[in-house]
Amino acid sequence: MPLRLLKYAISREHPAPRFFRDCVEPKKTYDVVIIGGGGHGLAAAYYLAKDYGITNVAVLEKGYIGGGNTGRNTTIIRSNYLTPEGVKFYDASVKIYEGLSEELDLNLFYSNRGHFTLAHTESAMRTMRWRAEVNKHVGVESYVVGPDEISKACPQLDISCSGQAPIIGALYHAPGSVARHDGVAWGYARGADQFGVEIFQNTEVTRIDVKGGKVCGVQTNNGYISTNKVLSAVAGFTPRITQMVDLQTPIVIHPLQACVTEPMKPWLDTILVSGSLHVYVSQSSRGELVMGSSLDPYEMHSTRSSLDFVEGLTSHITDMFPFLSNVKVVRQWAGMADLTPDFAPIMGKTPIEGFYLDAGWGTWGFKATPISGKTMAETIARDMAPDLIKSFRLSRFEDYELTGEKGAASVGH
Ligand code: FAD
Ligand code: PYC
Repeated sequence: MPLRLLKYAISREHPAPRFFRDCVEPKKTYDVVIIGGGGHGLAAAYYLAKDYGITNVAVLEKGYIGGGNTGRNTTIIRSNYLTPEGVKFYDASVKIYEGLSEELDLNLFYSNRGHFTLAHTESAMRTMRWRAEVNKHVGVESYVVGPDEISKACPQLDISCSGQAPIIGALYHAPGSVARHDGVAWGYARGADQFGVEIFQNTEVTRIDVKGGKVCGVQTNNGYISTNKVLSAVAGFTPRITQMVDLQTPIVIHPLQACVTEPMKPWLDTILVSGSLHVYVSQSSRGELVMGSSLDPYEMHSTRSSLDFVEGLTSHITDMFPFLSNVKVVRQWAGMADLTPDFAPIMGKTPIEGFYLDAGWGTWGFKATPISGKTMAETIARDMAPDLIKSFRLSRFEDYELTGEKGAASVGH
């Protein structure tokens, strides 16, 4: 590092401008308290202020913003889901993403790549046809392609997968994209801050007070805050928060791991997913291959990495791309996925007045960040969930009206 730059970096005279205010001590009361400074919590704060003029809002983050699953995900954005409700919801998110860099005045490196879900068996092809039809019906550009079209888009791919599981076709989804995950959190944080929302890092909610079935305040390690509206947007920590208000959900937590390779010259233009080989891959703007696999098969509240994961993943990736055998994996990590039985999120009001839930994002919530923020803001402001998220209500589990999205899996689930 040049000495001049180092001197500038440590100089107190020219501190780098902060991205958002350094809020230290929360006020005694807020109109809305948001637990969780991931993309979802920050987006909800931003839209509460922007769309509804509700700015007396505190976002409480126990670590640093974007340090949860938001900063750990593999940034795939798509809307090629299986249910019409799901496709409409994620499509609305993709549409916001397309203009989000401009809206937040921050380059989110949104990059449209096209997304192939590879099929290696006839039964997988059947699901691809099904998804293509539902997507088209809702106006989303997805269609089934054969091996020739896949090879044209990605000539480096060994269509026979080293003879292990020949590819017979794919679901192609034109809007499939990637973006900078931490940029999304930072952009929403700065936008919310500019409207007057206060963001507190290193501030953990340790208790939620409910009186007569209504929320009345939260205890934090940074003081007590009274409020009548609390949004929980804590992904892998959801069971810990819902326990504080004695609310039961069917959410279970499984680790989801990912890794990146050393950077390479750009060669992979598209996003590729193989459900049968349990791997997916895209190339980041820095040239790294960003790769992941299925959920760890056991419930656990931990972000450790495992050899099992990287061994399985690299063996399948090299079946698809034998020439990668000498490429090094340079980083490996995990996040905690909050999974629902039907692989759709849980969004909206709860039986506790003033306690709102944005959870069950499992392996699929990064793409939903803008629309979840927007619809949760509407739910809180109007105390009524908009139609777009009605199929994600918590009570669907009691009503036996599930929104089955398992067939829209990436490989994550
Ligand atoms: P988070 O970003 O986890 O934020 C929640 C925050 O709450 C955390 O920062 C946490 O510190 C804070 N918190 C928890 N408890 C408290 C408390 N008591 N008080 C205060 N703060 C608290 N999705 C996609 O769409 N595409 C992908 O390609 C994709 N890939 C993934 C790959 C991996 C490896 C993982 C783990 C996930 C992936 N996901 C993907 C899923 C996606 O990352 C998540 O669904 C999404 O980021 C959830 O965002 P969030 O804001 O709800 O949660
Ligand atoms: O939802 O597309 C997705 C995804 C990819 C990896 C994890 N989730």
